[in-house]
Amino acid sequence: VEMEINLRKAIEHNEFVLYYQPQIRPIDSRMIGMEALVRWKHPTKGMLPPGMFISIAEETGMIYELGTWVLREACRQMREWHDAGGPLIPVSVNLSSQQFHQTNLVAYIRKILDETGLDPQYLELEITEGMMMDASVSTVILNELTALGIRISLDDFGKGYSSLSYLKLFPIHKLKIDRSFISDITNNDSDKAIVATIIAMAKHLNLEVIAEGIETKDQLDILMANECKEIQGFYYSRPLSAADVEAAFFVPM
Ligand code: G
Ligand code: G
Ligand code: MN
Ligand code: NA
Repeated sequence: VEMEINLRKAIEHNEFVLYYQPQIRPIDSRMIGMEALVRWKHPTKGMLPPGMFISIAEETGMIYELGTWVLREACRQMREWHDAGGPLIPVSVNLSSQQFHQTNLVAYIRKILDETGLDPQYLELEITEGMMMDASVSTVILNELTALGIRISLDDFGKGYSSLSYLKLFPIHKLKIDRSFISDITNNDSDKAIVATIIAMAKHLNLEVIAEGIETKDQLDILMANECKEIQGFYYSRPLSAADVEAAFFVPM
């Protein structure tokens, strides 16, 4: 309850910031996208990770307000970077299940894109398999979202109650291979086979694929040997503040 009250105050006082984790094309180490990850800049406890507050925000309904702020801030920041001559790459934003099923989701995303002036092709929404259990509902939502021109990626792919039929039913652009398959990939032949199979399947289905949670060169080598074209993980970069992204990844002008 105390956490709930503090979280409500944090929303009122605008205590959230976005960090950005670079997504890298390993053949030339270029940044090809970024995932926006919310942090709570707590006045006394420092920078709190989403694991400490997202589920409370979801349980209390505060996720709508927080999620809208995250979307607007990610789009605003991306537009600002584009205007400043930064790389023309998309930002991906995580959606909670409640947001995905919010009746006015499409309308407010359109509004945010209008207000920030971000070209829709540079916004990617990350959803998880669990959100699509009701296929008839998800089809309508996803079709409306993609009609806006934004991209959809399937986060934590392989971890949940995956049904491969989702991949042919829904308009999805990218699979994000869950990091649980990566952590032990250098030792575990099953993980290696699963990852290789996901990459091959994505290729046949004309889907982009990104591997998450790459921490070591050995892991990267396996992904590259299997022709994974996009990598997100601590090996390249942890999630960074906006200022640190600029310092580390933008060519000085
Ligand atoms: O950054 P970190 O590894 O602590 O993130 C932990 C989890 O929090 C991840 O699963 C991520 O998807 C989730 N998360 C981060 N930012 C957001 C956000 O803006 N909205 C939602 N719904 N989840 C987020
Ligand atoms: O569930 P989701 O994919 O949204 O989670 C993203 C989270 O994964 C981020 O909070 C980020 O900090 C974390 N993450 C990204 N790369 C790595 C990595 O290489 N190792 C570990 N342990 N976590 C990572
Ligand atoms: Mn994610
Ligand atoms: Na993930």
